[in-house]
Amino acid sequence: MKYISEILGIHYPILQGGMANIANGTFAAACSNAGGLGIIGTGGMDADQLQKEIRICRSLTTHPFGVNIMLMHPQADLFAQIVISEHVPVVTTGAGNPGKYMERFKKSGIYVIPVVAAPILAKHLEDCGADAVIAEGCESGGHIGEMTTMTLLPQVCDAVSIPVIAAGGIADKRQMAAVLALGACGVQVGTCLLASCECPVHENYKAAVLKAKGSDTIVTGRIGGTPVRVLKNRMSREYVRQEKAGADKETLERFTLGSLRRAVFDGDTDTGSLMAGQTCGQLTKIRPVADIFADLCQDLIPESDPSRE
Ligand code: TUI
Repeated sequence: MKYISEILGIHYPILQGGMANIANGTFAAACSNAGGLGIIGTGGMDADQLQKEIRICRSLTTHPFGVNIMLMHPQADLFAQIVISEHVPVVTTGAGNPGKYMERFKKSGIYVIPVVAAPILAKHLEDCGADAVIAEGCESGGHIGEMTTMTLLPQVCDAVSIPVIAAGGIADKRQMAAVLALGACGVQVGTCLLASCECPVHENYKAAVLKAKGSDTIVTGRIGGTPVRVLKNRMSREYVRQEKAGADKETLERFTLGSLRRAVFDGDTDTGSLMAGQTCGQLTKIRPVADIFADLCQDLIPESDPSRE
């Protein structure tokens, strides 16, 4: 089995998750320069911003990078056009089925890696021409599916013959070793990168992630069908309380409107939405991305052992 790093021409088999409102072109470039695959997240952007961030990323790195298209975004169609016209080498998708874009992406020579939360979608997208898939378990932060990484990953590996990248619940080399044992050829990480020096999220958000224990996340929107894992705070507790009490969609939307931006840009840890995965409980300090990547792979990936260079 080949590592995804060999396929993509990068140093470590690590993708940086395209976190909404956080993963801009500068951060993606920093992750690519640190040896992973930096990915610009389109959640919270508009089409003009995406084009700008792609150009910023290109100006800051000569290494490959990618764009994540958030499929629930109203401008997803436009994002798809932009990644093609800007010749972005790698596209990941999330929060939906990217089937309708596959033919155009493939014709443009893009390496396409959809995020899947169920084995059946992985198989379907392999048949549609996906080059690889990211199997993301519900330990992740943000929008999630139902299955854990431990159960999802081997089932996706059995369902497809394209490379499978693991995501959800990976923040150190023990978890890296575990997912490699389950059949993954690489990982995508998000939460552990919130605790990086380069991450452009507000300092209050970083501090909240460091402080959180593994049991300090909660899933909002389960009843409404859009489950999102966030840190527990006044907003998320109240959201879930009202949701259980049968509040309508409009009432619930009022809570979340702009809440991610409030957390990321204003550092509002009380009424902001602090998306984070369950690995928050194992993060203890803010470190450079290069150190986080090196530690994830230490003693595991022969190609990334500096003594062999
Ligand atoms: O997309 C993510 N994580 C995200 S997107 C996001 S932006 C946001 N902002 C406010 C509210 C909600 C979201 C924050 N975090 N991860 C990838 C992912 N994709 N997780 C689960 C899925 C998924 C779910 C269903 C992929 C495919 C799918 O298919 C359904 C179908 O249509 O077949």
